[in-house]
Amino acid sequence: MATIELKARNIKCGGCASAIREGLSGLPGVDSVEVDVDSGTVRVSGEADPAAIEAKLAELGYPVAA
Ligand SMILES: [Cu+2]
Repeated sequence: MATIELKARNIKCGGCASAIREGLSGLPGVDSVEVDVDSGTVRVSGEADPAAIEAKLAELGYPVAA
């Protein structure tokens, strides 16, 4: 199983973390989602498409940091 780790902007609180977990969990191939609010890190386990994860994060208002 692969793990994708990304840094996203605008993650400020537990509510953001829940929204991200919920939003990404619905994507194909996503097994589990971890969000670290302090560092803005999103960790996705499974066989998901990284581009789909980035697109979903942007849609949710948490664009991936360049
Ligand atoms: Cu928040």
